[in-house]
Amino acid sequence: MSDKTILRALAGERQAVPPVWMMRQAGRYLPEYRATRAQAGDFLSLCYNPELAAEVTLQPIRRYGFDAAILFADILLLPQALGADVWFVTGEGPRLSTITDAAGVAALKPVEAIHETLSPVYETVRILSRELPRETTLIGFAGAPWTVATYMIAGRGTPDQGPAHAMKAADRVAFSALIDRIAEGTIEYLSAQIEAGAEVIKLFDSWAGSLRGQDFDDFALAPARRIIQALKARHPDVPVIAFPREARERYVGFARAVGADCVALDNSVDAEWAAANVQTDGCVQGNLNPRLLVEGGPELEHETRRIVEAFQGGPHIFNLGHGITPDADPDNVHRMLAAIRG
Ligand code: 1CP
Repeated sequence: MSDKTILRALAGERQAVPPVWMMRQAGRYLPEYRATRAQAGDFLSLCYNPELAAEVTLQPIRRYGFDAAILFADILLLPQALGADVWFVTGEGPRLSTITDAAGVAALKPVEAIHETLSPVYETVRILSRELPRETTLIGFAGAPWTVATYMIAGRGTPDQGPAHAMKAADRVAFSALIDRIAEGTIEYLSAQIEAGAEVIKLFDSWAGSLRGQDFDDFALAPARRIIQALKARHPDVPVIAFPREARERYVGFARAVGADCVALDNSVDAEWAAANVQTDGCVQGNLNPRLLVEGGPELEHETRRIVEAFQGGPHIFNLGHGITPDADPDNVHRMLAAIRG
């Protein structure tokens, strides 16, 4: 059995003090992140600079001693590697060239071509596997196909994923071809991260909540299962965390259905309910509301303890229900950790 707490939780071990890390733990709420980001120039230059990307990955580990580090990169690097134009508008978010039909899907680069663009990311992983403290687990990641497709179709983040739903309705064959192409690219991208030293993989399906019924089965569940099966065939010992954000009742049985070792819960999920209905299947990760790291106060401690207690009966990795926001107070993270670790 590994001496790394995150790997023990992912293997199904219940721990008196749950291991902890935070989504978006390297980010704008940290002054040291803002300084390195300014040095790199724009956000994508930071992602493709292995030394600086490794540096920002390490910053929250130095400051807080989290049990895991997550590779600093973005889910939109894969679309870029597949041939989409991607850029970030400061203060607004990502922009991409759009795909609206079968011709757009056909024009994407072949999956084998992705490594040319993504090789700096693998170098970041190699640096991190050398430099991380030996007790810290390194997490690699990618976006799940549906979430990545929503950005490739709309060309930006969308509140309701309207353009992606419209393409799915207009041409389900072309839409499915896009999902398949992203899934194939994701398998190669994540395998390369593992070969470079990633010890755990997380698959972010941030917009899974807008898929219902058969669409959820076809475009959230099936692609996740395909990716995880392919990864497990090549790297059977690397655990996978699936995050079908806002999946509501579809969290039940999700990990088993896709072959994941853990399911991450967003903060709309009641911890007591999840302990009774989801954690019965294995490890869960989550799910403090990131707003509490802005507000602080007694509610932060109270909620942190409530979540730890709710999941005390089984394997649990403490995390937020979504990414920490730029307006969070870095000292509140210390308060959260004190409430978890005592
Ligand atoms: O200004 C800045 O410095 C950029 C802000 C930022 C950061 C810090 C973006 C832009 N991406 C990231 C890093 C990032 N993104 C990580 C690194 C590791 C860590 O967690 O510390 C990870 C895992 C992601 C994943 C990601 N990117 C997701 C999935 C998770 C989630 O938040 O739901 C999504 C949807 C994205 C797209 C994206 N990248 C950046 C933004 C602002 C967005 C959201 C865009 C939108 O929907 O409008």
